[in-house]
Amino acid sequence: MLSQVVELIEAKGKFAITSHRRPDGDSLGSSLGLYWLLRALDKDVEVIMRDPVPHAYQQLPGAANVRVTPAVDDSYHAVFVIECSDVTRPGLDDLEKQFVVNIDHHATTALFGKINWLDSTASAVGEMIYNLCKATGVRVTKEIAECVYTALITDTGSFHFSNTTERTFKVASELLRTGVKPAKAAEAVFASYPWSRIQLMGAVLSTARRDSTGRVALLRHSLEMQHTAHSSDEDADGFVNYPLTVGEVEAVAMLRESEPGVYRASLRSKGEVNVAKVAEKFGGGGHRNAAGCTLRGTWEEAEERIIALLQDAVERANGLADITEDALVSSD
Ligand SMILES: [Mn+2]
Repeated sequence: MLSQVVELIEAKGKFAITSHRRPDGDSLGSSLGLYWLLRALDKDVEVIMRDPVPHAYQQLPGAANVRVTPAVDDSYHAVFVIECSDVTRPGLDDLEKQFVVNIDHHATTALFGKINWLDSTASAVGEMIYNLCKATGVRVTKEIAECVYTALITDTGSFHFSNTTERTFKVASELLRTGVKPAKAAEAVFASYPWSRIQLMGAVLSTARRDSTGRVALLRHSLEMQHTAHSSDEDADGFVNYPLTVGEVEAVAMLRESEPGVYRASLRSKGEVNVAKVAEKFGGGGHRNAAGCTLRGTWEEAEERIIALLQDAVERANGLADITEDALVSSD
């Protein structure tokens, strides 16, 4: 919990921070926000990642200091692991031998740390890093603010998703007071893509299809598309959200082939449709409206399995919605 994290930071001096492979806006924004927080306290700290910083986040303060490594190759008093469902997600050898501090806002995270600070009410881990500033008495500098703001806009889809709360806006408002420019931050993240992303988008969106109800949609992202577009993994980030812009679509899966017969599934949904429960059936996890898991088999097998479960999740949610409405009517 938070008080243990504060005590640890006060008592110790040498730290590392890491996050999951293919880091995103929250993992990098939060890792670098924590990096600046610890620097403000004169701690010895570095950010270590298995994968390099994607182009969209290279403007974040401190991004150039992120050290890419396949293993934890130094000794630290503690390693902070940011938004990971388990200790293998950072892809760093020997991480489990360290004093691990697990910091996450996902409801399905395993308690793999010596200290586990989990807050599923936070819209992003960035919001938790902001709270940690308050708890440690560290002034929110412009560096911290820019990192945390990027975490917020990426994890909330620019304050569109259901994880956006009054507190998210309060934190964002505080960050703006320190000098964050929303248009500049948004442009850096959402308007800095390479041309290969457009080509890959064309290929992936051309595979879009819906089930017979029109409520469940599916996208394919094959290795071949990636090769043809000369694109990187990260170029497909966010594609899964496009089918949800269609009114009646309530759940989407995008299957990204990571090697022949193995697919990383990104799941998204609207409202009460719970895709975290679907992801858990395949050993994955996430939030109600955004989750991920890994599937195996032929494309057809993997797609059939995920569509069936998404249809089930949509039906359950609509059943629940009916019950809630009935209950409201009868209580009148
Ligand atoms: Mn997050």
